[in-house]
Amino acid sequence: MLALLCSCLLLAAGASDAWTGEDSAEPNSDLAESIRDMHAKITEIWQELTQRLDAAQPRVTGVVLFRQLAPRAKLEAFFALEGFPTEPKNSSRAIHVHQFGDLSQGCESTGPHYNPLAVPHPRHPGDFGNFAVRDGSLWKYRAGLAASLAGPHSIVGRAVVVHAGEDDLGRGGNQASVENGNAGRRLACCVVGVCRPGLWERQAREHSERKKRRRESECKAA
Ligand SMILES: [Cu+2]
Ligand SMILES: [Zn+2]
Repeated sequence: MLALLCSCLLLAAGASDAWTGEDSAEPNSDLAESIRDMHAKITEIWQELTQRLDAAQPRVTGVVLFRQLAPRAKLEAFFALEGFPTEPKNSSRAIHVHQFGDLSQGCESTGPHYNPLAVPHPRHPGDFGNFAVRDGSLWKYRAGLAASLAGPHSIVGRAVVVHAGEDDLGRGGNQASVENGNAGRRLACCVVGVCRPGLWERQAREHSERKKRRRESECKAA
């Protein structure tokens, strides 16, 4: 975004210099023309840059599965996501539950962290913390999570958001830190819904196979 703004400002300054320096009989039409030119140039640069930004934006896909065996039981989850940039090699990404299951404006319309008890971050029920990304993918099983699929503070219908950055867990020393952990851009999001039984078992099988493969490759490397 910074690059976009800088380009526009430079162009505007260049165009007005060209006009004031010129001794024209019809300054108004010249002015209109140079404004049109400037506008066309800015639009062109803007489109090119936004296209490039879109292309640079990683396409993160995957699944986050929750299971809760009883209404008061702790939540378990599988996180299986891919499509992260492979560099830097060992990065951490924050994942949270956000307030609204509204993707009408992409991940932005999911609002702030879901915070039914009005407490600071990282004590929100859906503050899942940081996840290590290896070779562009992230997969993790977590148990004992505070969020719930039942009761007045159920996260069903709310959103899971994957961030571009790491969660500072409220230690960043600014207001954003105790609201959202300064976790950066929203890379991917989804709405928590209800799925058919069997998906959890399949994910559990895939998870243990992935674990086995990783152990084998680590043994070979050693
Ligand atoms: Cu978040
Ligand atoms: Zn939070």
